[in-house]
Amino acid sequence: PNYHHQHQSGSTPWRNPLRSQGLSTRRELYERDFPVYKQPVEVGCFSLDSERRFFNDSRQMRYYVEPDRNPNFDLKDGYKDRFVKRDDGEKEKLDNILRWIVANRSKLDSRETTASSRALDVDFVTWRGHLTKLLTTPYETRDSWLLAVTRFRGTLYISEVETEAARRDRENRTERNAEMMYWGYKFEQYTCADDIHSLPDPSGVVNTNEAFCTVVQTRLADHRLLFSGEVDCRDKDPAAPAPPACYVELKTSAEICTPKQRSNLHRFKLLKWWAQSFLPGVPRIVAGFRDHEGVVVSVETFHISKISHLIKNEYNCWKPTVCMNFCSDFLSFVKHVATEDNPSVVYLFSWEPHRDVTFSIHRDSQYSFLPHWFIQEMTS
Ligand code: 0WD
Ligand code: CA
Repeated sequence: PNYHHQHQSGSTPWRNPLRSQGLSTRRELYERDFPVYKQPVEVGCFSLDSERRFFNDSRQMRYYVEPDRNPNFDLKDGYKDRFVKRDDGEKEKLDNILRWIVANRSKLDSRETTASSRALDVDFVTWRGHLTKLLTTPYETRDSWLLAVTRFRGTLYISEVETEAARRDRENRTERNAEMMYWGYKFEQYTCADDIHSLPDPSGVVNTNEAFCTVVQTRLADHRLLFSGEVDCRDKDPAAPAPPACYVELKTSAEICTPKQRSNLHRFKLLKWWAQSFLPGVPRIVAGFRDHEGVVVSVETFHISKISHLIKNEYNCWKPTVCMNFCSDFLSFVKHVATEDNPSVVYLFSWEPHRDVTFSIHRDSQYSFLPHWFIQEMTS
């Protein structure tokens, strides 16, 4: 494993010696064979309604309606008068996944059920989006991250903590940036219908409280994972393969006019798109390319299994194996570090570009994130 122990210099003996243990994020260290990544299996799903209420069902599922190749969708439409935006200052942490676990415990209960043993049959519980950040870390040069980890009844829960820089960016978002974030949701409205027999309704309200999330189980090397991710829509053909193979991820991106722009899409954006959809086994991405005025001028489908070939000819490009091996080694590092099984202890892992991953330990702090109702439910 790519973590090392530096000897503590005598001048700072009061420093927590564990602070000097880090995990390297250098790409070269992770260029080995692709690790085992089992086919993700959907074990359930849940929905969040227009008021962000949780439902243990698929009521928010939407159905993909293939648009014209050159559709001229106006993504600006409705931003001023038909947009209900979720309050993203309200941190939900893992709460909705934990609600799903409580409602579906019988599906997950471990066969070993003594009071001290693990309650769930998985090593890690987290959001798909947190794993995406881990996969892309060896190639990230701008954004840092903070991940809080708690070991509780043998399972490691990973929940993101917003960095100071991310909070500043969120609070000082320009009007242009806020509007561009809306464009992605508007594209979903142009391409998704509420049921298999209806058509998209672009005259309706865009409400970002609404979400349909899949819950999948898989294994990366020797790490058993349970995670959830938001899914945009599914193939409306009832004969389509079972989830997650029928799911479709929707994206918008700036229109491509030059070979250099195409190369940049491959080298930077496809890394994030690939990581996000590969993790839950979503096989395709439909991208709407828009001009500066927010009008979708063309639509293109990317098959996840073809992305690694598509990028092979790019100079100095990212490699899927580096992403997966780094994630696997990070999870090993977490297992090694987060040893105390206690819901009020948080191991806070932090990373900044060009640095190693480091950690600090916090007891009964602001970082504790497992709610009392969850601890109580899982202890009984
Ligand atoms: O509070 C937080 N810090 C976070 C909340 C961080 C990450 C996720 N979430 C919530 C989201 O609101 C949503 O309910 O978790 C769920 C999505 O989890 P995920 O699938 O693990 O997240 P990710 O893969 O990063 O994003 C998937 C989609 C996004 O699609 P695009 O195509 O833009 O990648 O979920 C949406 C968005 O549509 N999404 C959000 N929507 C509102 N607020 C947010 C957010 N903070 N993050 C992702
Ligand atoms: Ca999307």
